[in-house]
Amino acid sequence: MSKELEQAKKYFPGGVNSPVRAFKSVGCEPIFIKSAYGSKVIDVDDNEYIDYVGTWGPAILGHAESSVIEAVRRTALDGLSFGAPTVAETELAELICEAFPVIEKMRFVSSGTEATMSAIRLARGFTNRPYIIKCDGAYHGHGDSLLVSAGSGVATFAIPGCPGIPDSIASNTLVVPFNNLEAVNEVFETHKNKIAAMIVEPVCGNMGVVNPIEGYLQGLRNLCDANGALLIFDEVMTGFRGCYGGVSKISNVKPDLTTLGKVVGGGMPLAVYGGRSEIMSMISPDGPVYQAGTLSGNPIAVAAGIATLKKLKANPTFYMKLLDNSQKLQQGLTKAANDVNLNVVCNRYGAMMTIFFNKEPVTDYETAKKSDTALFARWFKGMLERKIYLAPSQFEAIFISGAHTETDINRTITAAKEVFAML
Ligand code: KE4
Repeated sequence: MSKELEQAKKYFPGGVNSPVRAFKSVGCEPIFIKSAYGSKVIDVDDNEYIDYVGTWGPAILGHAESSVIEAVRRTALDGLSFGAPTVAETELAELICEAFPVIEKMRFVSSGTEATMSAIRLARGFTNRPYIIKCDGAYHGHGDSLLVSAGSGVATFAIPGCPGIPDSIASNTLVVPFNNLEAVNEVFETHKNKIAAMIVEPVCGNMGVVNPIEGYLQGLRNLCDANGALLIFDEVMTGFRGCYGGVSKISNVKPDLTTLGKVVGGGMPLAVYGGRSEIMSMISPDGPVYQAGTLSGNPIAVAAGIATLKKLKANPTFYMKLLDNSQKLQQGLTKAANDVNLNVVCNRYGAMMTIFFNKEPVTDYETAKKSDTALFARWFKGMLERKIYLAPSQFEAIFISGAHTETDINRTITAAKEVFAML
């Protein structure tokens, strides 16, 4: 065990501050990172890796992008946190409303979990209904109502996802398979007028990347409208990943509420929930639904967010190049696997993708779980040995940034060819 991990385990469960960082599902020790620039991360032993974790999505410009660093540095000189409104928060909100026309009003919070937890409370407060629907295998942060698993059967009451979540809370969440409108309709029928909202990753990233089938998102919109429920798009991961906006822009399906995180904070602790003004007017102090936060709208995080969005917006060819590189990687990895008769499915949305070691199309959590996770773990280790740093789980996404060069992509494909041949 590395001395860093040994020391860390004295203080943190698993030696980490978020479970996935422990590399448990790939059966090897985590590497301790000391710095990151552009498309690279450097570990404490000065090994440099091409990074596809991208701090789980925020680093879409690449790490330590100069304009973001300068904005943070300059802002920090004037103080770190005031606990009072600042003009910069309004500036960031204007940028967000422009990128997400479905967000008329919003509230800043410090994590995606806070954003989804607050959006759920708001939906229940606005509709005065108890139940929410989520998809099996979707992850919306660790709020009690959402850290639940599917029970038995297709459309079911949730069961606690872990100890510490009372049945009384989990049982207010109904779980359905992604990409299955019949199951959603069934749940609405059996819980007439009792469902506050459905929350969905419009493109799933937490069962691996799984795209919605044709008509699915519009179908959810129609079912929510027909049943007086709100539709919540959790775009914490997909926000700014496929375009300068969200899946709601690309699909033209309009959710009532949207949650954002990751990219919108440029790597700093900032997340958002927002949507129709009528609904947001329920939030304290305008309305009775309470939500608060000491560091919400923190000046440093807001400065990073503004600099990130301005940089994304300023370069009209940014997304064209990013999506072109992402497609090159998707096609290169798929071909490299197929050339050695490995069955893989590579699902991609914009600049996030997952290569499933799976014989069949991956369209929901059930099919995703059929992937060969042991083979994935061997691939992960082989790539890490070749200094390619991937997300340490079959059920996570690879994130490509604007800093990844053609050389990075070609080096990654070459490494994959070598490792696939050994699997
Ligand atoms: P945070 O509380 O981690 O900021 O956001 C929770 C969240 C909400 N919604 C979606 C769609 C998300 O993907 C996330 C967080 N994503 C994980 C990666 N799969 C964060 C990594 C981690 O848990 O360490």
